[in-house]
Amino acid sequence: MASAADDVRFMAEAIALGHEHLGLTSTNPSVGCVIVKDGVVVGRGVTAVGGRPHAEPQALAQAGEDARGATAYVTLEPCSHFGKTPPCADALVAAGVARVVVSVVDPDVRVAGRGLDKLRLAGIEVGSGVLEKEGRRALAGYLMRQTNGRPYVTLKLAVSADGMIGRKGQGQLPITGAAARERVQFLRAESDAILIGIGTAIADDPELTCRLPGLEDRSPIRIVLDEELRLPLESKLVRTAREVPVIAVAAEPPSFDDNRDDAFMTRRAALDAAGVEVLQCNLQQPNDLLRALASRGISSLLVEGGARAARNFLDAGLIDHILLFQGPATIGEGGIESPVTPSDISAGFTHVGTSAFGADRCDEYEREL
Ligand code: AOF
Ligand code: ZN
Repeated sequence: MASAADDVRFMAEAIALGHEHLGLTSTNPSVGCVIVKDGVVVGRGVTAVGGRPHAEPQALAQAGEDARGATAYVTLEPCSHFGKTPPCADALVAAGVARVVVSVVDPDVRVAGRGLDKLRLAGIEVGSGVLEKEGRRALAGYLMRQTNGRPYVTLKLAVSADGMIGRKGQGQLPITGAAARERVQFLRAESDAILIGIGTAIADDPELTCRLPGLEDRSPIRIVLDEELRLPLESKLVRTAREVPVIAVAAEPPSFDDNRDDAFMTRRAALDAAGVEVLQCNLQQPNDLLRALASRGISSLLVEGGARAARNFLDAGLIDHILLFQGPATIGEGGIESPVTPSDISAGFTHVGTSAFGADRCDEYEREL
């Protein structure tokens, strides 16, 4: 009989497994599954890249006959519907597992408790809510898209010791060191999409890809808030648009008979020809954009600046998670102040931890639910 401590330990392993494919399974969540027999892990599975097969059949295949009488730990309730693959609940029953422990119940209307019911009806012992907080965090993008129709939004900011994000008129300033920048590249790898404002795109000419060795193929879709389509054709973003998708979000025309000037239409055609997708949206309503992104399957969005983009999302109450990196140097005169103030954070965010990256620190905040 597994103790509560065993349940926590094996669920933590399932959550860690799920992390391996974060950002690669959209619109499906990246679920982890661990099968344990007599205290020993006999099968491991994670939702495959692209979303299928699901985690459970892969873990069961690895466990083989050992699955009989075993316990399956799954980060999300096993599915009960015939979707693109047969129900995982049926596969667990057929394999003869004795017990299934889940972290989070699936909000997908096709499942929503029916997976657990199926298991119970087949005489399997069922437990749920184990490491639920951590499980919800790991599935945050999927859960947000399912329940609110928008992606889970993380804001990443790097500020100097005196709270500045850069200096006016200068491009990127080295605020944080190599270790913090590596952490940001991981964040990119785990996100479905990354967003910046046109000011940052022009000033910094960033590539916004993940360049960590071995993870180069995990770059997120790159999105630029670009009201007037000013994104330069020679920018790194445009030049790499055929390798990693770029979406330029322009303002919606005010009415159907709006005559956008010829220059706008020419820029639009040129971006189009360079492989950049142009999306027109009401930029006064950031939630409209988020909904449009969710309908394209984007479940997690990383906002990387600048100050205006960050402020728009914060003011609209659309930031769920903040990673605030702080470097030891001072910018002083001419500095651009951080768009996130202590009062933003005290109004609705909880501090969930501090980590060190070389000489830099990173404070992590989550929106209170
Ligand atoms: C599981 N295990 O590993 C995942 C699940 O389009 P389909 O047929 O793949 O179904 C997508 C739904 O399957 C998704 O909304 C969620 O309910 C569930 N995802 N379920 O049992 C998994 N990724
Ligand atoms: Zn399934």
